[in-house]
Amino acid sequence: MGKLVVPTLLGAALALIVAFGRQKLNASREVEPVEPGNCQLIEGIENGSEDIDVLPSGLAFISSGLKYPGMPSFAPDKPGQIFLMDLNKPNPHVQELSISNGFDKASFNPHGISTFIDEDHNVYLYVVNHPHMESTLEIFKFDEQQRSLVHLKTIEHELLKSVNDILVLGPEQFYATRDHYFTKSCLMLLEMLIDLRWTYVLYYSPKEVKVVARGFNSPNGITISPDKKYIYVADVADKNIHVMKIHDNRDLTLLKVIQLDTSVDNLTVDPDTGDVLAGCHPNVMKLILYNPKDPPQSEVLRIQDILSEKPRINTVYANNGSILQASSVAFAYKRKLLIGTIFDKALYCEL
Ligand SMILES: [Ca+2]
Ligand SMILES: [Ca+2]
Repeated sequence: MGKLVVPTLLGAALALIVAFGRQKLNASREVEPVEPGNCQLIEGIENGSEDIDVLPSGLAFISSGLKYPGMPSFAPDKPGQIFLMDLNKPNPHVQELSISNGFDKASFNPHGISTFIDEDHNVYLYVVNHPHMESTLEIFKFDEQQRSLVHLKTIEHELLKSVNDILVLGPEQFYATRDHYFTKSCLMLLEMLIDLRWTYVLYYSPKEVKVVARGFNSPNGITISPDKKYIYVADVADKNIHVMKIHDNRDLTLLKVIQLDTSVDNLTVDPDTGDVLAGCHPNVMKLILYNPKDPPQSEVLRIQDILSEKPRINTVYANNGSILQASSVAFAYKRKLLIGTIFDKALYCEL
């Protein structure tokens, strides 16, 4: 009898783990299609548009070509790129920004991005980079006339590991999310499934570097409220958004968690309304077990009145992967919607 009990228990434990993993990864979820008006794929973007940031003038920066452990890449040997798109144009097209000499373009692997405009109206693009699968933070100055990025500085720090996204607050001052503790894809999946929670949000400045928020499974996109008082952080593994108050010393206090049924990637704020837009992965199992015949789906949520007792949540875009796979970000600008993906194309719609 005893010899039978052990395998039975092991089998039951394994079944439990598989069931938990399927639930965590939303393995059964299929989206119903939702499409705003006149959506068009953006010519020139084929290998991802993981993160997008848009200047108040309507110039959009798009990071493309991410290589990330466990995720597909349609061009694994091609260096990453930053594209520019002027959302004021009636039929905008993308243009690749050239990068100044002296920067190692061959290993460029851009991930989360954030723009910053200084008092003299100079525009800076901060880019999370993963050269050789490490994490660095690259600061570029944007030359609008030349349509180029001038590399100014690389920031590295022992706490800036597995960085997913950043939010710039001032010159060389930013928050960064660490999405995993481990860097090997099998261990990354394991730490997510066993709920290790060794990840965090970091505050970086030349004077001080500190962990300002913990308790996440896998923090991902990060953005700020229009009044600069609150931070929103997506936890892609827990399928939620953390709303946190910013203190004068840049510490963060958790105010609430908005639970969703989709894995939230990057977050942006609609400059006209203050609504939060979330690029989401409805079914992470399809992302991990990538199959072009049953591709990962896309979903974009709009969260209105996020600070109120009852935020209103609407789906502004959803697709089964036939048009757009693995949406990771969405930006609304003057009734237009720009949607990016981890490794696929990008879509431009009218709201
Ligand atoms: Ca970002
Ligand atoms: Ca992200």
